[in-house]
Amino acid sequence: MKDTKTDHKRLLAWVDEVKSLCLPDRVVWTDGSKDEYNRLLADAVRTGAATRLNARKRPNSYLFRSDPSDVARLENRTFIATRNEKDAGPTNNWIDPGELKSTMRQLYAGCMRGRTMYVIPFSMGPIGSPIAKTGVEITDSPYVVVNMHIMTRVGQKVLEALGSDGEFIPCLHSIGAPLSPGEPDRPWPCAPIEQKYIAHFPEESLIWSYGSGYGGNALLGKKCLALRIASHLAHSEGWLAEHMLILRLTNPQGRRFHIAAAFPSACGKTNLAMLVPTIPGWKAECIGDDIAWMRIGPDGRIRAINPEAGFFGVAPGTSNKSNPMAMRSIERNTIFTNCALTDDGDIWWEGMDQACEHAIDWRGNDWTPDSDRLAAHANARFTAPASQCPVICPDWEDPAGVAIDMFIFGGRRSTTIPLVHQAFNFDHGVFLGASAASETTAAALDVGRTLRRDPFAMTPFIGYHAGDYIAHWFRMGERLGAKAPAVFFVNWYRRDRSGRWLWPGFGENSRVLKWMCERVEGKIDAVRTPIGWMPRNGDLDVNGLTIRSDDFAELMRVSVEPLRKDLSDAEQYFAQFGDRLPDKLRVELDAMRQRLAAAG
Ligand code: GTP
Ligand code: SPV
Ligand code: MN
Repeated sequence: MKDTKTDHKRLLAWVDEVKSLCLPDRVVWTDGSKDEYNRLLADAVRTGAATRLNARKRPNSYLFRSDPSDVARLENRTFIATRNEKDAGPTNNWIDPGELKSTMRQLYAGCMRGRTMYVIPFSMGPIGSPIAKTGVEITDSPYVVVNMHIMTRVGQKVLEALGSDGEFIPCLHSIGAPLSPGEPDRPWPCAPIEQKYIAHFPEESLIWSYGSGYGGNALLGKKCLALRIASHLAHSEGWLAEHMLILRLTNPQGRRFHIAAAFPSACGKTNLAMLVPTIPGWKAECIGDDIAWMRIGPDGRIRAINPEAGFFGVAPGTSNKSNPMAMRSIERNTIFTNCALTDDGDIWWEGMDQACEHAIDWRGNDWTPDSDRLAAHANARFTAPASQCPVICPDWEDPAGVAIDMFIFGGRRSTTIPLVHQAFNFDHGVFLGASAASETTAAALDVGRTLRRDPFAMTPFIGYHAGDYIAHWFRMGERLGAKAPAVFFVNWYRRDRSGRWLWPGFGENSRVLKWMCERVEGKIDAVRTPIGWMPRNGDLDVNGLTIRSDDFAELMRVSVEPLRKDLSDAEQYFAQFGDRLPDKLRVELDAMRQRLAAAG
């Protein structure tokens, strides 16, 4: 935290304005150095906000425990404040921008008293690249600063690229917990739920977040900038900002395939992004695990970059068996949040390889396997540099991105949706993406535990009207024409009546990807079903896999009646879009209804 220098007048004026509104004790510009990172974490350990893990077990790594009220994104407290309510659409919470700013200004007034205000210049995408976007996050949370160090490119070099007049997206964040003189701090200060606001002003590319210190609510480069604000920009500028992993798959002949896949939060993106194929001769490399920015390149194909620099991954369920590459990515230099602390000073969570006899749980209490509580919160996370992933693709930071061969959509569906199907064409693929639904997870605090429609896994992240968003996908298809990627739909999450998984998942998902690659190569035919193309008998490589034949049959079954119910659920959902539902989607809905009628 040397004296960071910029002569960017608008930036300096904005920092001054925020300072006089929030009244911090001091202002610090982050320089992005290792020194600064280490110093902030040492401070956090000293104040009791963080625990340093055993350096022999997990070098240079730390554990934070959040306030129990502040453990995930809060969709009910997330707002898209457009001038016209209609432009936010029925899937977003809306407040008039003037009214929201006045409410939030009152909350921001004096909110950083007793604290340090950090100014974090950051870049989403490689610094200086034509596709990168610069943001500046102001925050009073040192936890946010160290996480931004890992998740984005931060500091002086960003200011240099910004120059004296470059464009930047202002991102204001406060935990909303001022300190009076002498008042002791809490380990994880934050504001009560009803004072939390995660606010977006897409028409002026502005982000204001108040009251929460957790993940996507507070690391504003991620969901707020790279998805909500970026999706709005992408809509008007003709590109895509998506909740997608990016993966390079190389077949035994050396042909490369690039895959972008959208699954809802906590539905398997990080796992697929770091896949270790179980089929001989295939190789997978990770490019990104959560966000893809995609543009049509000079060759007419769509190219994707990962705007992030780290992984903010779901911890529970991650093991050497399920995701060995994630386990190796978090061996050192990692920040853990809401995981359990073992007696030997390491972290633990449910689903890890070894059992745990005793730990301190995520709330800081003693825990044993007999406790009827979780040791780690279900949305406990790790923050790790992407460069630490053993299978990170050598081209992951190429500003030109990678040309996408296929899109995959999916969700967590214990019934109804088979293991894999392929869209008849791109428009049908847009329909598959738009009608995706998923059983909800712990990644958002307040959405209930049911099936919800989640178009393109983007419901919580579309910064404008969801009907216009679907129309935008159709338009991208028109521009791509014959160069549009193939589109597939997968479901790793089928269960039988007792709750047992029908499909082994994880590394075995490579078998499904292999079928997709062979389809893209035009090597194999497929079976035409009412929902799309499906594997012919024998085409899905199950060599060496022990799977019961009745389970496999169930995974491949197209059951007309449940599918018809699902379609009518989707139609009801789409009705709320009114005249902003694209005609092309109506055409696809009709065609699907007719195919199901003909089949049953
Ligand atoms: P966000 O970071 O919230 O956007 O989520 P994500 O999509 O990256 O989720 P992640 O890959 O971390 O998956 C979360 C959960 O899904 C973990 O509990 C995994 O164990 C589980 N999961 C991932 N892949 C599979 C699979 O193939 N089969 C099964 N049964 N579970 C899986
Ligand atoms: C998600 O919820 O989709 C995440 C985690 O990737 S968070 O950054 O908290 O939004
Ligand atoms: Mn996500």
